[in-house]
Amino acid sequence: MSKNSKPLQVMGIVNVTPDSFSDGGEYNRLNDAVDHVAQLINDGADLIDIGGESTRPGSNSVAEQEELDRVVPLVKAVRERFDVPISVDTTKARVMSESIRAGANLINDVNALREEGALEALSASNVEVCLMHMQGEPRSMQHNPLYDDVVCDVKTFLQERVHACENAGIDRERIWLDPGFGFGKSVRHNYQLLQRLQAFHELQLPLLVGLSRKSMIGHVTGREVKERLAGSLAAATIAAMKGARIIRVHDVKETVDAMKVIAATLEGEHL
Ligand code: 7PM
Repeated sequence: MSKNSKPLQVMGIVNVTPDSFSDGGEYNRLNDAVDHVAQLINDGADLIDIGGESTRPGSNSVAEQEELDRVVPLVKAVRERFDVPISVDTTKARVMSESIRAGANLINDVNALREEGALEALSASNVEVCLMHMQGEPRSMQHNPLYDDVVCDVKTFLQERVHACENAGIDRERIWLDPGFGFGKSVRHNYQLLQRLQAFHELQLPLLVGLSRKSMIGHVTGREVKERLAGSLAAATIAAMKGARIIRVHDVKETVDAMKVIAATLEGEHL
C-alpha cells in the first residue's frame, strides 16, 4: 500500500475514545466515527489512523477489552465501506492482531512494539508498522524529559527497535519510523527534533510525523488546541520539506493543500 505510492501522504486522525463524538451509545458512536472517516476521505486523506487508547500526556491506560470494543468494529465498518488504507494506533498485542484480522493495513505503535506479544502479532502478519519513540510512559512522560542529545538518543532507540523487528522476522520493507513529537519531550527537544529531522534519513526508512495541534505549537503561538491550525500547517510543511513521507493530522483538507504546494515545489527540483 502506502510505501510505494505517493511520496507525501496525509494521514487523518480518527479518535474513538469516550471523550470523542456523541455520547449516544455504541451504535451512534460507531456511526459518527464512520461519518468522520467519510469526511476525512472526502477531504483527501491518503490513509486514516484509528485510535481507541488515549495516549494523551498524563493519561491512564485503557483496558484491553474496552479498546477492542472501540476499535475493531470501526476497522470492520471502514473496511466494508471504503478502500482507504487503515492504520490502527495501539500498543496492545491483542488489539493489533484483532485489527489486522479486521482489515488494518498498518499498526501505529507509540510504544514501538515493546509490549508483550506485540512483535509476534506483527511477525505473524504482513502489514506495515510504524515504530514511534516515547521516553517513559504517557502518565508521567512530561514530568522531566531528559536526553544527552535528543536527536541521537531517539535515533539510537529507533535503530534498536528496527533490529528487534528484524530479529522477530518483520522485514525492513514493512517499517516506518516516527520521532514521537510530544512523547516525553520538552518544547525545546521537540523543536530540536523538527530542526534536525533529516538526521533520521540515515536509518534509511520512511518517516511519519505527528505534529498536529500539539503543545509545541501551543507553546510558541499561545493558542488553545482548536486554534492551532496555522501553526500545525507550518510544522507539517517544515517536516515535509525535510523529507517526512506521512503527515498525521486532524485538519486533513488544509494539510492536503499545503502538501500539494510542497509536492509541486519538490517536483520542480527534478525539472
Ligand atoms: C491527546 C494528546 C490525545 C496527544 C492524543 C495525542 C502520535 C501518534 C499520537 C504521533 C504517531 C496526538 C497524540 N501522536 N502516533 N499518536 N505519531 N505515529 O496528538 O506523533 O494525536 S496521539
